[in-house]
Amino acid sequence: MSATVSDLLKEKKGAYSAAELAALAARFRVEMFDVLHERQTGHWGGASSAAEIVTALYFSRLKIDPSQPKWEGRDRFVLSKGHASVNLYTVLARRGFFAPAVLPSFRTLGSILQGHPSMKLVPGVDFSTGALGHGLSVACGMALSAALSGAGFRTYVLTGEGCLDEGSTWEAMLFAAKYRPKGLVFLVDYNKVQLDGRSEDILPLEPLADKFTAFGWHLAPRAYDGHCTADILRSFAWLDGDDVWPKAVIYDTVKGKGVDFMEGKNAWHGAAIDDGSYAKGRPQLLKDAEAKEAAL
Ligand SMILES: Cc1ncc(C[n+]2csc(CCOP(=O)(O)OP(=O)(O)O)c2C)c(N)n1
Repeated sequence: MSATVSDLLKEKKGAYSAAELAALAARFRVEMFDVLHERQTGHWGGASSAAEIVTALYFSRLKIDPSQPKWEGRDRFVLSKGHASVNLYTVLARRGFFAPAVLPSFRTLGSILQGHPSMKLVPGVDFSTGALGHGLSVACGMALSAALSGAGFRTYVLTGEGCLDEGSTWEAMLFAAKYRPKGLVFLVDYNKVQLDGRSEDILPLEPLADKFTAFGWHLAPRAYDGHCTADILRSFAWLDGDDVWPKAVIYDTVKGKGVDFMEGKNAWHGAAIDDGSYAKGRPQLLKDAEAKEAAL
């Protein structure tokens, strides 16, 4: 009998394959969509664009122990685009940091799962985020502390273009180029659409790759496909290459990935998912999840 996503979550031994990661991410997308519809709040567009990246990090990359969320030696992850919290919460819950039964309380009064992630409330959240542009500065401090203390963990930060439109990010880029903290990894979920329009209309970032290298960063040799888990694993293999820091990877992604009429539309950045759109969109996500599960 082929494996199912629940088998994978229960008793997986050894490394996850690209196909397994793809099946997990597709299933998490359905869960995210359900929670956002049920709660009538939250951010679908950027949560969906990061689904494979965050799944691959937590299931295949980060050195973590869900039973000890504060373990000093753990790798750190900072979701600088904190509005995509439903993605992080779903992955943390399914990775064992807290019970998945908590997910439906998303954004309700008193829940640990507020609109933007709180390190004080949610097991597994390494830093509270939400105001765009803070994540890289925080990650620089974490990575520097790992080097100074000898703890040796890696620090990963994920941003969208909104954080790259903030001056504080570029100041942190300069800082990182000066101190070169070992183990600092900057990941960009490059879906090219923000809250109120296309990134190139709001504040052009291109040529983005050239900017990273001009700022003294070691950028991956190409942009990777942020929805192809095999490609994401290739980007992780690149991270394990030369011992030169800081490193950055740009992932090409699609905002609202998985629901055709929501893809690439800034209108679905943070709009509540109405009943009609839910009824049209959910079967698409489910079909994808079932196909990926059947392929295991
Ligand atoms: C400093 C700051 N300004 C504005 C906002 C409101 N805001 C939340 S998300 C967003 C757009 C972010 O675009 P992007 O980073 O591309 O998000 P993604 O598509 O990856 O979700 C804005 C302007 C904010 N959270 N923080």
